[in-house]
Formats: sequence, structure tokens, C-alpha cells
Amino acid sequence: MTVTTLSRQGAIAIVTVNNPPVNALSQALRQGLWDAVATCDADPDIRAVVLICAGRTFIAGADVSEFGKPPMEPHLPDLVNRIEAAAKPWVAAIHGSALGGGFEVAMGCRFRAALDTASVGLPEVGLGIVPGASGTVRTPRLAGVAAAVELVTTGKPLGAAKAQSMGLLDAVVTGDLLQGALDFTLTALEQPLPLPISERPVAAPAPEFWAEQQTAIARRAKGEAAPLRALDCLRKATEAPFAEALAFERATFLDLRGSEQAAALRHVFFAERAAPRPAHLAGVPPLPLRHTGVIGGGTMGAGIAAALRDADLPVVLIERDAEALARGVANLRSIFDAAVKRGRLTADQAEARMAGITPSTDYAALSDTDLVIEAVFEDLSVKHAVFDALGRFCRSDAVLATNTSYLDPRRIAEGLPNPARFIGLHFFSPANVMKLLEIVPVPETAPEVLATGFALGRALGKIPVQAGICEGFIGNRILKRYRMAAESLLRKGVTIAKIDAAMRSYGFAMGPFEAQDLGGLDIAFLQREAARASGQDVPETLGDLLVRAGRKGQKTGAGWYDYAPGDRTPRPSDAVAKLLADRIMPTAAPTDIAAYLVAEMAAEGQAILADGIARNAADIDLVKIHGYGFPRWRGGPMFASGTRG
Ligand code: T1G
Repeated sequence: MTVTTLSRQGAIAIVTVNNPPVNALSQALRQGLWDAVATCDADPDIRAVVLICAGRTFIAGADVSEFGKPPMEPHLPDLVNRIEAAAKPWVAAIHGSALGGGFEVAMGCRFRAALDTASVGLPEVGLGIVPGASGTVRTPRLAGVAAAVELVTTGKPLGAAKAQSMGLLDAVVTGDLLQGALDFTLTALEQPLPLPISERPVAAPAPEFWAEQQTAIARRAKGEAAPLRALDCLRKATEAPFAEALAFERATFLDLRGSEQAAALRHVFFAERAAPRPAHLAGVPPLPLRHTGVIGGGTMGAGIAAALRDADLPVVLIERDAEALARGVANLRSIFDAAVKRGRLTADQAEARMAGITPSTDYAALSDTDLVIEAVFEDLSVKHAVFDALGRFCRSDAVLATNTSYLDPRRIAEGLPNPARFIGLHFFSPANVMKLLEIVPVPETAPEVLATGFALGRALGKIPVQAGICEGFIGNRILKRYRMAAESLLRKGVTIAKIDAAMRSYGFAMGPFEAQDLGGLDIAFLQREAARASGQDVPETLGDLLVRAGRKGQKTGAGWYDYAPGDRTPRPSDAVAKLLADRIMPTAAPTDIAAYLVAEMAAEGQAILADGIARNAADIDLVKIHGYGFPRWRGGPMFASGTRG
């Protein structure tokens, strides 16, 4: 396949890249661009070159699937240098995303013009590496050190307008990108050309700048190597000549590319891209999703409704009476108000979100919905009453979903006239923020209803993962094992604070006990009590002792730790030590606490695979990363403990 083609418009050559799906810089593309430089240089009638891409995006970066293979010529840094040194100025015409190597190629060009909808970025740290083709060396010369630090160490792409204001783009055009880029080029040719970026000076920042950045980034990175190594490269770029800084960047890039962290992040990269479109549903068309409904306006229901509104889906919100409905609407209002405060939404956008909510206490308001998600109290008889009403008031082809986290969806579906359209959609709180969506079909669920669950996940920007039916599905089942394993360490005499600290230094934001104090110990306790009441043999946990003593977590000022009023700082508790004293028998415990607890999670993951609850190990990793704070750069419990299949 020809991945580059050359055409002409007057004195301007147009090099078009066509390497689907995302124009990644495969060896063939690098060679194609290398040859295009020579061809254009040799043609005396060509005055400038516009580089543009076919398909959904500009060059999205190096070809990540080539990372495990030996590098092949022409190497990307050489290609970027060659474009920069071309006898004719190149102009990058950017649509979609110019990412990583794609943006580096754009920086080899003398000018960068972009569509107003485009974005640019250097996302390499998200893959556990640093830019490998001058990103850390050219960006500070193009836009200054502060902008370069932001772009390179966060890895977050910037929209065209912001990128232009920071000096990363020369022009932003609307409408026809090629025409806009040609017009820009003709105007640019009337003036003296700017220096190639590699020849521009770079201003050194204030002396304290690097130390401050180092501290801030180390705090964010929590053990992730790439952001700090990227900062080293940027510093080198301001202190050493261009070629020396380039060599330093390349050496850092190659070193990190072979690292365990980079392997883990590549694993997550491909798992996240595979998840929304699972192979077993290829060719199964989802049902249309135009109108939605949510039953219950509590924390979960309001969060789900907010997520639906963020995807611009109209929502009918149902509550049992006017008072509860008013509370639900207020919950939604406060979600959007908070988004405005944080600058995520404008006030107008928040109003538009609210305007798309139709509150009602009458199920008849759901008569035209395509999908209804139930998020009411976790009680089977309450759920049955809801689904009985849904069965009567919804269209017969509407998808009816439960957000239950621990009831058996098969029992909830009992009595539905048409269980083929029933499915579990398990959101994580806060539902408008957390990326994970567990999709739980019952045996009767129709394939197109399952496909609709995935389509909803894509529409909401979630990571959808299919789970089979068992207690806790994938995520909470592993969470339970993790907590039990942490309690077993406690029983052996390891302190609560030491276990939490070990998991924090592994990369979690919180250890297992701190996290329970934040979320509240009572919910899991009540579940265990309900199971006991129904005759199941549920062994007593240490958490049970705490709840019985009134220690339900931060909300009661006491849980696994003590809390001073108005202060969330966990303080080791003498009262807890006394409560647990006769359950603790100091014995030999694993020395590497984090390794032990992660191995326990992975062992449960193996059981989940053996039971057919998860479709593959990568899905389990995604569940833990996107629903439970497992450090992304560790790759998830299955990857981290060597289960890579
Ligand atoms: N390499 C290989 N395959 C890639 C790829 C890449 N860089 N990016 C995407 N794909 C595949 C992906 O697996 C999927 O495959 C398909 O393309 C569509 O992706 C030297 C070291 C561009 C915003 O990190 O952010 O440059 O499942 O579903 O939603 O410094 O893809 O169809 O078989 O995500 O339209 C830096 C990552 C590389 C960009 C498009 N670049 N990609 O989103 O499609 S490192 C990145 C994206 C680097 C240099 C370095 C997104 C996108 P399949 P998709 P999308």
C-alpha cells in the first residue's frame, strides 16, 4: 500500500499521508516521508510543501505495535531533522490529533496550521516513555520552557486554540483544512522564513524552577518514572546544545522503552482500545439510544443521569414522590454546579445539562425511552416493584437495566415479561466521573441488548467490561479478597498504618483501611449481616467488630483510624487496638506487603477467569485500574503478577 502520495497545487506540493487507522509512523510511512523530502527538494518548481493526512486524524504518533521490535531505518529523529533541513519549507496541516511522533514531525515543519477542532500533544509519559524524536528539545525552543513542561510531563493533549495561544501552532483554520493551509502557506512565503526550531534559542528558567517542578511532579507521579525522566530531558534541552540534548533524550527514550512500566502501560493502552468493541459482539448491531430514563435520584442515580447528560442524552428522572424527586434534582444540580466551579463546564453548559432532565413521579413519562437504568435501594422487593412498573409503562423494545452491585440480576429479572431486554449496568461512584462500567447480562439477555450496553459505554466515554454473575461480579469480588487478605495481615500482627503505607507506596492513592474509612464500613457489614440472616455461613470479619462498636469510618469520626472533628487525617487508634487485641496473634507475615496483596488479587482474578466471570485477564486489569485505583503504570493485578494472557 502507498502510504504517502504527492500532488501539486501551483508551486506548492501536497504530501498526503494515508496509513489507517491513525496514520501511525510505521517504517513504511517514515520511508515515504523521507523520500518525499528528496522529491520535493529536487523539483525546482516547488516552493513549499503542505503535509496533510487522510482519514480521521493527523499522524497520531509512533506505531506502538513496533515498540517490541528492533528499530528500523529511517529513524524518526532523523526524519524530523530531515524535514526541518529540507530546501523547501514544510507546513503541517493538522486535523484530529497530532500526538507524540506526529507532533514531532509537525515541529520538524517550518509552520503548523490546524483545524479549530484539532488537538496536539506529547502523550508519551502515558506510555511510560519520553518523546523519542526531539519533543523535549524542540518544544521549549518553540513555546518556552513552562509550556513544554506542561505538555511533556502531563501528557495531556491541548485543543487548537490553547495550543495556538501557547505558541505551539502558527494558524488555526475553520472549514476546509487543505485550502486554509494553502492560503496560509502562500502568505507565509511573502515574508522572510522563521528559523528552523532547532536553531532557535531557548531561555533558561529561574534557578528555583527545576526544583519546584521536580517536587510537584514527584508528588503526582507516585512512583511512575517517565514524568520525572521527561523533566530531566527538558532541563538538558535548556542547558546543553541541541545535538547533545537530542542524544540525551534518545538515550532516555530507549532506556524507558524497555522498562517494566512501559510494558505495563502498553498493555493497558491496547486493553483500553480493545474493551469498547469486544470481538464476540462484532457484527451485532446495538439498539438506538436516543431517550433514556433513570429510576432513583440518590447519589448513584444522579451520577448516572449526569453521565447520560454529559453525553447529551435526554433523561427522564423518576422518583417515588415529590420530595424525593426534589432531592434528586438538587443532587444533579450540585453535580453540575461543582463542575462549573472546577471550570469543567460553563454556567450555560450546566443549564443545558439541567434542561435535558425531565423529572417525574409518573412512570408514564418513560413511554418513549430506549433505555432505563434503575438505581434504587438494594432490596429485591423494591427492585421488583420498579421493574414491574417498567414492564408496564416502557415500550416493549426498551432496554431495562439494573445498577445493582450485589443482588443477583437473574432474580431481579424474574417476572419480567421479556427478560431478553434486561441487563445489568454496574456504574461506579461518582458515576459521572469513574470510567469503569461493568456490563452484566443475564442468560436471557439478547445479543443486541448486550451490544447496546457496550454502545452506551462508548457514548459515555467509559471503559465497558463484560462480567458474569457471581457475588461482586469482577471488581467487588476481588475487592473482598483484597480486604480479607489485608485483615489476615492484621491478624498476624502487621499494623493497619503499615499496610496502608505499603499500598500507597505501591501507587494506590489510599491503602485498604483508609479507603474503607472514606467509603464507610457499614455497607459491606449490612450485606454480610443480610447473608447471615438468610442462613449463609459468613465468618466474622474484623470490620464487623468495628461497626458493632459504632466505628463506621470517617462519617462517624472513627473507623480503622481515629479522626479529629473536621479533619480527615487518619490517626492510629488505641481503641481499635483494644477492640482487636484478642484477634491478633503475631506470627510470621509476608515481608513484601504489596506483593502479597497484589498476588491475592491476582489469585482471585484467576478464579474469576476459571469461573468464566471475566472474558480475559486484560479486562480484569481494566476493572481494577478504572474502578478501584490500581496504579495504571503497574498494568493491573494480572499483568503485575505475571498473568499476561
Ligand atoms: N500505534 C499503533 N496503533 C495505534 C496507535 C499507535 N500510536 N494509536 C491508535 N492505534 C490503533 C488502536 O489500537 C486502534 O486499533 C485504532 O488505532 C484506533 O484507535 C517517538 C514514542 C489518535 C486519538 O499515544 O490517542 O509517538 O482496535 O480506537 O478513538 O515520541 O488512537 O482498531 O485495531 O483509539 O479515533 C504517541 C495514541 C505514541 C496516540 C484516535 N501516540 N492514540 O482515537 O481511535 S508514542 C499516542 C490515540 C510516540 C515518539 C513516540 C487515539 C487517537 P484497532 P482508537 P480514536
